[in-house]
Amino acid sequence: MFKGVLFDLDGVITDTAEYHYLAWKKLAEKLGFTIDRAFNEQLKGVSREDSLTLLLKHGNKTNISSEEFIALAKEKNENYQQMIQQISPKDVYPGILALLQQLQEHQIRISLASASKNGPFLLKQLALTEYFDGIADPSKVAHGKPAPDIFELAAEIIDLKPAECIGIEDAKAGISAIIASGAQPIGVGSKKIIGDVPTVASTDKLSFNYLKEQWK
Ligand code: B16
Ligand code: MG
Repeated sequence: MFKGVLFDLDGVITDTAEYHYLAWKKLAEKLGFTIDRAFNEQLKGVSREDSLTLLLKHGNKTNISSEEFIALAKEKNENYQQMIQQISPKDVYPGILALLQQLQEHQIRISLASASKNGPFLLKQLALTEYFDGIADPSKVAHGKPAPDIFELAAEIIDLKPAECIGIEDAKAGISAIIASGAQPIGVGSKKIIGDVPTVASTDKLSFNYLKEQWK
Protein backbone atom coordinates (compact mmCIF):
# COMPACT_ATOMS: atom_id res chain seq x y z
CA MET A 1 0.00 0.00 0.00
CA PHE A 2 1.17 3.53 -0.69
CA LYS A 3 2.25 5.57 2.34
CA GLY A 4 2.13 9.08 0.93
CA VAL A 5 0.49 11.28 -1.69
CA LEU A 6 2.41 14.07 -3.41
CA PHE A 7 0.08 16.76 -4.70
CA ASP A 8 0.63 19.22 -7.47
CA LEU A 9 -1.28 22.43 -6.69
CA ASP A 10 -2.16 24.51 -9.75
CA GLY A 11 -4.74 22.55 -11.73
CA VAL A 12 -5.13 19.76 -9.14
CA ILE A 13 -6.15 21.43 -5.88
CA THR A 14 -7.59 24.59 -7.40
CA ASP A 15 -7.92 26.38 -10.73
CA THR A 16 -4.98 28.76 -10.46
CA ALA A 17 -3.82 27.45 -13.85
CA GLU A 18 -6.35 29.89 -15.36
CA TYR A 19 -4.88 32.86 -13.44
CA HIS A 20 -1.35 31.90 -14.50
CA TYR A 21 -2.61 31.86 -18.09
CA LEU A 22 -4.30 35.27 -17.77
CA ALA A 23 -1.22 36.82 -16.12
CA TRP A 24 1.15 35.47 -18.83
CA LYS A 25 -1.26 36.61 -21.55
CA LYS A 26 -1.36 40.12 -20.04
CA LEU A 27 2.45 40.24 -20.01
CA ALA A 28 2.70 38.95 -23.60
CA GLU A 29 0.21 41.57 -24.80
CA LYS A 30 2.22 44.31 -23.13
CA LEU A 31 5.24 43.02 -25.06
CA GLY A 32 3.28 43.14 -28.34
CA PHE A 33 2.20 39.55 -28.95
CA THR A 34 -0.35 37.12 -27.59
CA ILE A 35 -0.63 33.52 -26.43
CA ASP A 36 -3.45 30.99 -26.63
CA ARG A 37 -4.48 28.11 -24.38
CA ALA A 38 -2.63 25.57 -26.54
CA PHE A 39 0.66 27.42 -25.96
CA ASN A 40 -0.21 27.80 -22.28
CA GLU A 41 -0.21 23.99 -21.88
CA GLN A 42 3.59 24.16 -22.22
CA LEU A 43 3.78 26.49 -19.20
CA LYS A 44 1.83 24.28 -16.81
CA GLY A 45 4.01 22.98 -13.99
CA VAL A 46 6.98 24.94 -15.39
CA SER A 47 8.75 27.44 -13.07
CA ARG A 48 8.15 31.17 -13.39
CA GLU A 49 11.59 31.78 -14.91
CA ASP A 50 11.44 28.86 -17.35
CA SER A 51 7.92 29.93 -18.35
CA LEU A 52 9.15 33.45 -19.11
CA THR A 53 11.98 32.06 -21.25
CA LEU A 54 9.44 30.00 -23.25
CA LEU A 55 7.11 32.99 -23.55
CA LEU A 56 9.84 35.32 -24.83
CA LYS A 57 10.95 32.71 -27.36
CA HIS A 58 7.35 32.32 -28.52
CA GLY A 59 7.11 36.09 -29.08
CA ASN A 60 10.57 36.31 -30.69
CA LYS A 61 11.74 38.62 -27.92
CA THR A 62 15.07 37.08 -27.16
CA ASN A 63 17.24 40.20 -26.82
CA ILE A 64 16.12 40.99 -23.29
CA SER A 65 18.66 42.02 -20.64
CA SER A 66 18.85 40.06 -17.40
CA GLU A 67 17.52 43.10 -15.47
CA GLU A 68 14.52 43.29 -17.79
CA PHE A 69 13.98 39.55 -17.46
CA ILE A 70 13.83 39.83 -13.67
CA ALA A 71 11.47 42.82 -13.92
CA LEU A 72 9.14 40.95 -16.30
CA ALA A 73 9.00 37.89 -14.02
CA LYS A 74 8.21 40.20 -11.12
CA GLU A 75 5.49 41.98 -13.06
CA LYS A 76 3.81 38.70 -14.02
CA ASN A 77 3.92 37.53 -10.41
CA GLU A 78 2.47 40.79 -9.12
CA ASN A 79 -0.45 40.53 -11.55
CA TYR A 80 -0.92 36.88 -10.62
CA GLN A 81 -0.79 37.65 -6.89
CA GLN A 82 -3.46 40.31 -7.34
CA MET A 83 -5.69 37.74 -9.04
CA ILE A 84 -5.28 35.14 -6.28
CA GLN A 85 -6.10 37.42 -3.32
CA GLN A 86 -9.78 36.53 -3.66
CA ILE A 87 -9.21 32.77 -3.61
CA SER A 88 -11.12 31.13 -0.75
CA PRO A 89 -12.12 27.63 0.45
CA LYS A 90 -14.99 27.57 -2.06
CA ASP A 91 -12.37 27.45 -4.83
CA VAL A 92 -11.00 24.06 -3.76
CA TYR A 93 -11.69 21.64 -6.62
CA PRO A 94 -14.52 19.12 -6.04
CA GLY A 95 -13.49 16.01 -4.13
CA ILE A 96 -10.12 17.34 -2.95
CA LEU A 97 -11.13 18.14 0.64
CA ALA A 98 -12.82 14.73 1.00
CA LEU A 99 -9.73 13.03 -0.43
CA LEU A 100 -7.41 14.85 2.01
CA GLN A 101 -9.69 13.85 4.90
CA GLN A 102 -9.79 10.20 3.77
CA LEU A 103 -6.00 10.12 3.42
CA GLN A 104 -5.60 11.54 6.90
CA GLU A 105 -8.02 8.96 8.34
CA HIS A 106 -5.90 6.21 6.80
CA GLN A 107 -2.64 7.73 8.11
CA ILE A 108 -1.37 8.41 4.60
CA ARG A 109 1.14 11.26 4.62
CA ILE A 110 0.41 14.28 2.44
CA SER A 111 2.98 16.54 0.78
CA LEU A 112 2.90 19.42 -1.70
CA ALA A 113 5.04 19.14 -4.83
CA SER A 114 4.16 22.40 -6.54
CA ALA A 115 6.55 24.41 -8.70
CA SER A 116 4.86 27.51 -7.34
CA LYS A 117 6.51 29.80 -4.83
CA ASN A 118 2.97 30.97 -4.03
CA GLY A 119 1.99 27.46 -2.80
CA PRO A 120 2.01 28.18 0.97
CA PHE A 121 -0.11 31.32 0.45
CA LEU A 122 -2.62 29.41 -1.71
CA LEU A 123 -2.98 26.56 0.80
CA LYS A 124 -3.66 29.16 3.47
CA GLN A 125 -6.31 30.92 1.33
CA LEU A 126 -7.94 27.55 0.64
CA ALA A 127 -7.83 26.59 4.37
CA LEU A 128 -5.92 23.39 3.52
CA THR A 129 -2.58 23.99 5.25
CA GLU A 130 -3.42 21.74 8.22
CA TYR A 131 -3.78 18.68 5.95
CA PHE A 132 -0.22 18.90 4.64
CA ASP A 133 2.57 17.11 6.49
CA GLY A 134 5.08 18.80 4.21
CA ILE A 135 5.39 21.54 1.58
CA ALA A 136 8.39 21.15 -0.74
CA ASP A 137 10.09 24.50 -1.35
CA PRO A 138 10.60 24.88 -5.13
CA SER A 139 13.41 27.39 -4.60
CA LYS A 140 15.44 24.56 -3.00
CA VAL A 141 15.49 22.28 -6.06
CA ALA A 142 18.05 22.46 -8.85
CA HIS A 143 15.78 21.40 -11.72
CA GLY A 144 12.11 22.12 -12.31
CA LYS A 145 9.52 19.68 -13.72
CA PRO A 146 9.91 17.49 -15.85
CA ALA A 147 12.98 16.73 -13.67
CA PRO A 148 12.04 14.61 -10.62
CA ASP A 149 13.55 16.99 -8.00
CA ILE A 150 10.39 18.53 -6.52
CA PHE A 151 8.69 15.13 -6.14
CA GLU A 152 11.85 13.68 -4.57
CA LEU A 153 11.94 16.57 -2.10
CA ALA A 154 8.19 16.33 -1.38
CA ALA A 155 8.65 12.64 -0.44
CA GLU A 156 11.83 13.28 1.55
CA ILE A 157 10.24 15.91 3.80
CA ILE A 158 7.57 13.41 4.87
CA ASP A 159 10.27 10.73 5.45
CA LEU A 160 9.24 8.55 2.51
CA LYS A 161 10.81 7.35 -0.70
CA PRO A 162 9.02 8.42 -3.90
CA ALA A 163 8.46 4.71 -4.62
CA GLU A 164 6.16 4.61 -1.57
CA CYS A 165 4.04 7.47 -2.90
CA ILE A 166 1.41 8.38 -5.47
CA GLY A 167 1.85 11.71 -7.29
CA ILE A 168 -1.12 13.62 -8.68
CA GLU A 169 -0.62 16.05 -11.58
CA ASP A 170 -2.48 17.93 -14.32
CA ALA A 171 0.54 18.79 -16.48
CA LYS A 172 2.56 16.74 -18.91
CA ALA A 173 5.84 18.01 -17.38
CA GLY A 174 4.55 17.07 -13.93
CA ILE A 175 3.61 13.51 -14.95
CA SER A 176 7.11 13.05 -16.42
CA ALA A 177 8.57 14.36 -13.14
CA ILE A 178 6.52 11.88 -11.08
CA ILE A 179 7.57 8.95 -13.27
CA ALA A 180 11.24 10.02 -13.15
CA SER A 181 11.09 10.20 -9.32
CA GLY A 182 9.84 6.63 -9.04
CA ALA A 183 6.43 7.59 -7.59
CA GLN A 184 3.24 6.32 -9.24
CA PRO A 185 1.46 8.93 -11.35
CA ILE A 186 -2.24 9.76 -11.48
CA GLY A 187 -3.29 12.39 -13.99
CA VAL A 188 -6.12 14.91 -13.82
CA GLY A 189 -7.56 16.16 -17.11
CA SER A 190 -7.51 14.89 -20.65
CA LYS A 191 -5.59 11.72 -21.52
CA LYS A 192 -4.55 13.47 -24.74
CA ILE A 193 -2.46 15.88 -22.64
CA ILE A 194 -1.51 13.58 -19.76
CA GLY A 195 -0.51 10.50 -21.78
CA ASP A 196 -0.79 6.85 -20.96
CA VAL A 197 -1.16 6.82 -17.16
CA PRO A 198 -4.25 6.37 -14.96
CA THR A 199 -6.18 9.61 -15.39
CA VAL A 200 -9.41 11.07 -14.04
CA ALA A 201 -11.33 13.63 -16.11
CA SER A 202 -11.97 15.73 -13.00
CA THR A 203 -10.95 15.77 -9.33
CA ASP A 204 -14.36 14.63 -8.05
CA LYS A 205 -13.38 11.16 -9.32
CA LEU A 206 -10.38 11.06 -6.95
CA SER A 207 -10.90 9.16 -3.69
CA PHE A 208 -8.89 6.99 -1.33
CA ASN A 209 -10.48 3.90 -2.93
CA TYR A 210 -9.62 5.05 -6.45
CA LEU A 211 -5.98 5.60 -5.41
CA LYS A 212 -5.92 2.16 -3.76
CA GLU A 213 -7.25 0.55 -6.95
CA GLN A 214 -4.54 2.22 -9.05
CA TRP A 215 -1.68 1.25 -6.71
CA LYS A 216 0.46 -1.54 -8.16
P1 B16 B 1 4.87 30.75 -9.34
P2 B16 B 1 2.19 23.57 -10.11
C1 B16 B 1 3.17 25.74 -11.30
O1 B16 B 1 2.48 25.15 -10.26
C2 B16 B 1 2.25 26.25 -12.39
O2 B16 B 1 1.57 25.17 -13.01
C3 B16 B 1 3.02 27.03 -13.39
O3 B16 B 1 2.16 27.53 -14.38
C4 B16 B 1 3.78 28.17 -12.70
O4 B16 B 1 4.56 28.91 -13.60
C5 B16 B 1 4.65 27.58 -11.60
O5 B16 B 1 3.85 26.84 -10.71
C6 B16 B 1 5.41 28.63 -10.82
O6 B16 B 1 4.51 29.39 -10.07
O7 B16 B 1 5.12 31.77 -10.37
O8 B16 B 1 3.63 30.99 -8.51
O9 B16 B 1 6.07 30.46 -8.47
O10 B16 B 1 1.30 23.19 -11.24
O11 B16 B 1 3.53 22.90 -10.08
O12 B16 B 1 1.49 23.53 -8.76
MG1 MG C 1 -0.29 21.80 -12.12
